[in-house]
Amino acid sequence: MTGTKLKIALQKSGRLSEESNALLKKCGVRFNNGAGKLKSEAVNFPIEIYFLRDDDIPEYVADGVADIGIVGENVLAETKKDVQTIEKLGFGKCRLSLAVPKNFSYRSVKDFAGKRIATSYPQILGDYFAANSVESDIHTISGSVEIAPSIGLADAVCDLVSSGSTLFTNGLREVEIVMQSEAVLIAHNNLDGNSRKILDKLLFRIKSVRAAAQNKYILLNAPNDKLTEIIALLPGIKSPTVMPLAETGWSSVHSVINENDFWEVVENLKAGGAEGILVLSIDQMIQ
Ligand code: PRT
Ligand code: ZN
Repeated sequence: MTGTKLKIALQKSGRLSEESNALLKKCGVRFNNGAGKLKSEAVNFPIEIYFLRDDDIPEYVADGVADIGIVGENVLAETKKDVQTIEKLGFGKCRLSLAVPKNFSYRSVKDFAGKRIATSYPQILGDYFAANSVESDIHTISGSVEIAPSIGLADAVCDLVSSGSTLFTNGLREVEIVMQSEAVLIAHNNLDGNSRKILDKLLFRIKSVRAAAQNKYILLNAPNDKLTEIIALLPGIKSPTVMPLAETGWSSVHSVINENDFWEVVENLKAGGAEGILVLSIDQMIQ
């Protein structure tokens, strides 16, 4: 394949790498990401992939070394690089939170005044304290932030949390959420026309994959006398498909439902007289 290639930066190994690779693969982009590889070219799409440390991705994209990248919003906010956020990707969800030792009697963010806080996110935390008019001593460390209070290095921490179990096992209690984060697709500010076209093509596929992940395909059988009520329970993209079954007096109904309402809708359908309910995953949903 000749001509322009879009350069995308992905995390080499870490919490975002598996899902970043999987997303591209679901978009039909085939490439080899064997261990230790720093660069790869897709075989069937004009894209070149760089595998990097997540902290370096915003800078590479801002400088135009990579055209686009996938990175956590937390890293993007911390590095303050001038790039465009194109799309939220729905994985790598976490929050950056302030946490205190269990015996710390906490009332409000003002309690952090004059305290020493260990974090790997000094910029975000500094902005947060400034916005709350709190002056504290931010102590930057690059890892194992959660042990800082127990070894006497800090009074509190500001760290990423997902399940909360790391805080819990280190005797810490989450008291304030500083920011919510998830993986996002970012892009260089001045992409040339050809790169933009490739990005649009990829983005169209990403949106289809994301929409599919949020929806389910549902099939069910309904007695014709209950059809109107059952159809009213289906919040599909358009009105559902209804086809007669071989057995007289019955119809087959097909629709798409949002994953969030899924259990409730299924329970209501069953109670409304639907039978043989099948729910299927959708690979792509073209809108
Ligand atoms: O080597 P490289 O620099 O590329 O990777 P890294 O070690 O800096 O980052 P990595 O792979 O740990 O995380 C990459 C991104 O994943 C982060 O920037 C976040 O956007 C996102 N993410 C989502 C998380 C978490 N969830 C998460 N739970 N990043 C880190 N954690 C850590 C957290 O720091 C704490 O130590 O997990 C622990 C807390 O988890 P729970 O479940 O116990 O609350
Ligand atoms: Zn990192």
